[in-house]
Amino acid sequence: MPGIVRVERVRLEKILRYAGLLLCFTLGFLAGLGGTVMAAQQDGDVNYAVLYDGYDDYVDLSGVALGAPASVTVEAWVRIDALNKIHYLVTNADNDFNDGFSLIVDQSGRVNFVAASGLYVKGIAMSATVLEVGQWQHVAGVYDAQEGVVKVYVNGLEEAAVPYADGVRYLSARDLKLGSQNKAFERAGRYLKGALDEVRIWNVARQADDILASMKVELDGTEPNLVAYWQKNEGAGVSAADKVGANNGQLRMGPQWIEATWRVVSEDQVQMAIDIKPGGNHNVVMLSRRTIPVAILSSADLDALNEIDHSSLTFGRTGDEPSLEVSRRGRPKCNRRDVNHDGLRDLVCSFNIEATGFDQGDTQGILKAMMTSGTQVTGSDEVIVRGRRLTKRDDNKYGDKFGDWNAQDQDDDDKNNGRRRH
Ligand SMILES: [Ca+2]
Ligand SMILES: [Ca+2]
Ligand SMILES: [Ca+2]
Ligand SMILES: [Ca+2]
Repeated sequence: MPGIVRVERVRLEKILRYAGLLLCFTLGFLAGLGGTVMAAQQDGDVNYAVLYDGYDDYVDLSGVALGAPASVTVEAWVRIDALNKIHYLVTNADNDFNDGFSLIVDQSGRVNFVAASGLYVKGIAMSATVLEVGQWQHVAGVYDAQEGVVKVYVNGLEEAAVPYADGVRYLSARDLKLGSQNKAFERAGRYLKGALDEVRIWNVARQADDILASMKVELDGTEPNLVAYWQKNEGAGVSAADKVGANNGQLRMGPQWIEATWRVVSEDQVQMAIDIKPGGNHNVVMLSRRTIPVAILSSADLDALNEIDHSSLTFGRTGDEPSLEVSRRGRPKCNRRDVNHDGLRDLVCSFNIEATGFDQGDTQGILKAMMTSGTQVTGSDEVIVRGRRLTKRDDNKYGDKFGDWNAQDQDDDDKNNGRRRH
């Protein structure tokens, strides 16, 4: 009889432990998502943007001093709310683009960046991508005076590079405007119908990596070569402050403040959800085994397959351990599958247990990675560490069991539970 009681107690403990770990995992998962989504709202800040009616709304920046930069980069987040019209986003050109620079969306929904120095002397780079109506997207235009090229970017990726070496001519008669062409009384069809946010002007040709890395990160205004920056987070009133200097804008003809839904990420670290030993509710690290799989879970905010630099993965008791298993050709041992059945494929990689530094008593495994955007991401999950370290003889016996962990680990657990309770 005592035997039966003991077995039942063990079962109950196991069930409770699994349930507890499942709860921890679920909370961790939610916390991970929350950290990503709520980075901008943590201190009660709301990311606002300005909504333009497409009829006469604009932001007036007459008299701004940009210093007539030879090379220039213009960036913004935009949401167009209609096709078949020309949306002016940022311009200090005349209406025929014969001077200055202009970032616009044309009738087909393509992003154009124009740099011009005279009548018919201009370079125009046009995106292949057609912006989706109602979606926030990041757009950027670059004129590189050294290289003699005009470029346009959508969502941090270069879409076109057009040779143009004749520079940008700045005329004092032109004002800088957001959301409209330069002469407000002409060509009324050219006002932005949609929302514009996070407008940045730089006096250098920014490189692709820099644009991608910083597009979701709100800047503090002191970045080198940033000459004007309208974050549009006022949320009320009729002025849009320049975070770099004194180039403050005035909202004219009734633009509205709205909450922007493009995702701001923290400059330091982004949280991600991970699952150690995906498919099992308990994350037993067996020191006698060679490898352990860890999944990075994709979400609406993180595409683990494409946004994570696989070779940067580190995992273990502090997260800094270089424990990623690589093939003989030096490729990370990772596969792609949907481990939590949410319809999004996840990244599952194999880590060398010895290199993770885990020891009995450790309760948490931490994974760190770099995103392709250059942002560091981190995630953690519960662990239970069991067994003894692998010897050379064991190595021959077990080999690399990656891909076949679940059944084997269940056996190991049962054996261990039995041993401990005798
Ligand atoms: Ca904003
Ligand atoms: Ca209006
Ligand atoms: Ca797990
Ligand atoms: Ca998934």
